[in-house]
Amino acid sequence: MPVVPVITAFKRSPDRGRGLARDMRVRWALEEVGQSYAVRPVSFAAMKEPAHRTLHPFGQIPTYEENGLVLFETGAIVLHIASRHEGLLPPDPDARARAINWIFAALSTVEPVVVEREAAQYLERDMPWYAERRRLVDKRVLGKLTDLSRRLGKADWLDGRFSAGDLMIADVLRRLGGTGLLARFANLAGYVVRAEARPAFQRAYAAQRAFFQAAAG
Ligand code: GTB
Repeated sequence: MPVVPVITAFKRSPDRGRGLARDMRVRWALEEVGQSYAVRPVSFAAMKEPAHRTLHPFGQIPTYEENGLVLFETGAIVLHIASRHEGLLPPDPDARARAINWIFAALSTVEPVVVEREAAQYLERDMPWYAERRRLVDKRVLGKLTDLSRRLGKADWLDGRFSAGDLMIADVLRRLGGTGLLARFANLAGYVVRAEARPAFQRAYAAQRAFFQAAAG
């Protein structure tokens, strides 16, 4: 009997179906490799209950369960999916290592400044120092985008063919949509458009949107 992985996602995502929560990158990776999956919705309250914390020690989504294996960090989940299936990591060992390098760059170098900017927006918006803080966090994000833009240059993807590294970088950059920051870098904006045009992304996006709409009733 085939084992279908089960992931968790927000029961009612605060992104209102825009695919900005981190289950999106897991759905996308599963779609890229053609692996079907099931989604278990979790409420904000249930996320903090002991039952969910046995899966995710920090009480968050997404989690990934497959035949007794439980994972709870999207980097590890996407790397696991990419390692077990063909299509998201190149067969050549060096190219494979470089693709994995980009997964880590997405999570350790680019995502933190994007999240810091969002956190400042949510938590410090009403503070007297917010304008200055906003300038600082924007500068930090723009610094990473400048470096990334320079590296991408005129290429379609960061290192040859589309890989799990591109999936993670593109998913992180998607969170900057609507900020005006990404739009300053034509090649990065095009990179995200190209990533979002992939049939696997489109399927994952439609699935999470339908999921949100069903929950919203
Ligand atoms: N490092 C972990 C990973 O990569 O898996 C981070 C997981 C994480 O931050 N999960 C968030 C969560 O569970 C959801 S994705 N938050 C609830 C909590 O901590 O109590 C972050 C997110 C949430 C909402 C939006 N949005 O509405 O646009 C976007 C991103």
